[in-house]
Amino acid sequence: MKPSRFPALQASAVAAARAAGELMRRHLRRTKKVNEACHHDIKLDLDVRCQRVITRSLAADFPGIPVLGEEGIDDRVRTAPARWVVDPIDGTVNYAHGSPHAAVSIALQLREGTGYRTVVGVVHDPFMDETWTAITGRAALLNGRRIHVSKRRKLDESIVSLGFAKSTESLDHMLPVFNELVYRVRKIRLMGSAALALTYVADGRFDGYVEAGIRLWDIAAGGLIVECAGGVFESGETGEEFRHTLMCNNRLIDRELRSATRAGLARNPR
Ligand code: LIP
Repeated sequence: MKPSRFPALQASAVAAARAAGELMRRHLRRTKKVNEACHHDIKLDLDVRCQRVITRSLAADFPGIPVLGEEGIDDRVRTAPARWVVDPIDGTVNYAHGSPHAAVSIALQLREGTGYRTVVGVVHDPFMDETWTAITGRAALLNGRRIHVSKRRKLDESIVSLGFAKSTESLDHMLPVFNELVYRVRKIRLMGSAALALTYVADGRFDGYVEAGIRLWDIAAGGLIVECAGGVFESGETGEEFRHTLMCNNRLIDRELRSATRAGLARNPR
């Protein structure tokens, strides 16, 4: 797929994200049908409906590109030359409880060797009407204006976001990191949306973000946006397919944040 097509692909992803975002806005204060609920997670019927809206919108513009989504995975996504990576509602538990801190996340990935590389990223927050976009090798934008990670150089002046994902295993992994970082940063923030934590690092509201047990669809778009805003985004698949651990920051606190995170992990009693 030629890079000259990336702007049109991004525009299609923005339109799809906005369509799903409008559905989210309309239903924020309405009773939501729960398809599945477990201790640390909720799946809404609206998750499925939003992914359907997104899939149809993208396919109308670019038929033939399969979707790897939280609410359904096209079998072709492991071999196709290109794939969409979609989280229709990132921050579902916030949204299910009526908190307007959730976003639509859409990334386009191209096959490279045995893996995939993100080349287009869109994160749309329908409640703040904020749309972050990035194309690989170009500047990251918020509502069309260039953004950049923060200039804070000290961990004790930084806001670092953490996530505990959805499993006891992730909690066990991340709590020691929380216990270490909480004394060393200005503030910890646990916001419940990986996509927004990443975009907040990209435009300087946060200075770092660490989470284990997160899914590819939560982070693919936001990770590119952070990189295109001058930040560090590192994620690695941890055993289970599409399950990642991530480290992200403004590059200036990278060494300190990694050292503190390692210190926390070293204390992990499990
Ligand atoms: C959420 C992530 C968040 C994580 C939650 C959940 P979802 O994604 O954005 O960072 O801590 O456990 O995975 O499920 O709302 O799309």
